[in-house]
Amino acid sequence: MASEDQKFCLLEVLDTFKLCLSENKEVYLEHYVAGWRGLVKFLNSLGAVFGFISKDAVSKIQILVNFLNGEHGSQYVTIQSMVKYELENKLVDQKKQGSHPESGCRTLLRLHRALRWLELFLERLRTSTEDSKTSFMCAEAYNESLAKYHTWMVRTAAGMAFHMLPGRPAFFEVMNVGPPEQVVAILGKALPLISEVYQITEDLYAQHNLLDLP
Ligand code: 1Q0
Repeated sequence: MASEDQKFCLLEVLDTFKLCLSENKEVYLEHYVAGWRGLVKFLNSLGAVFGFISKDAVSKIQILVNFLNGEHGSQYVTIQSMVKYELENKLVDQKKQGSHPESGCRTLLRLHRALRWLELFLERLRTSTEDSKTSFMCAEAYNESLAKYHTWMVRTAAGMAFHMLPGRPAFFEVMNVGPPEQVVAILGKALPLISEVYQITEDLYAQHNLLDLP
């Protein structure tokens, strides 16, 4: 059995997304990354077939953590300050990959696109019925969001992994917050927060023309 600190809890993820937003609606990178860490914990508890997904997420989380803990960490406190700093200092490859293949901006964009998948998937879970198929809901959410950014290989591997998802009851169990009604209630609280973080980031990236970073 997973030890306590390894065990996923939906409430914790909810809390980190709550902490993401500053009073003036900036997004704290530290908490954004912590939110993803919590989600990766969940993914890991679903089994090894999801390893290729969590590996990619972890490596992106690590790139951002390195910026946060690095020499210019104070520029990476919020997504807004990161965008400003990296653009002003020409640290972002804008058209094609060059000398900054792992900028904070392009790395975060990958997680940001995945956050849209999460939003769509959780909304489906929230409104699902007992006999709904998690694999189907997950695939639908993926096809509407992340799929268009992925190669054929990744789409195929993802499609195969989705088939290995546990059914709705087991899935809700891993969320670790009590009976299904409770899960649904918490999802109802978590979703507006996730949507808000997504939308603020989306607007910021659109404003700076960063939505297609290579
Ligand atoms: C529950 C099932 C999880 C399904 C996750 C769906 C996303 C599938 C993505 C598969 C792609 C992974 C392989 C690598 C892709 C990269 O090419 C791509 C682009 O990066 P780059 O550097 O090549 O340009 N990377 C990405 O698109 C980033 C993908 C990050 C996905 C992170 C998913 C973390 C999942 C968490 C599980 C959430 C469970 C939800 C329920 C929790 C309730 C709060």
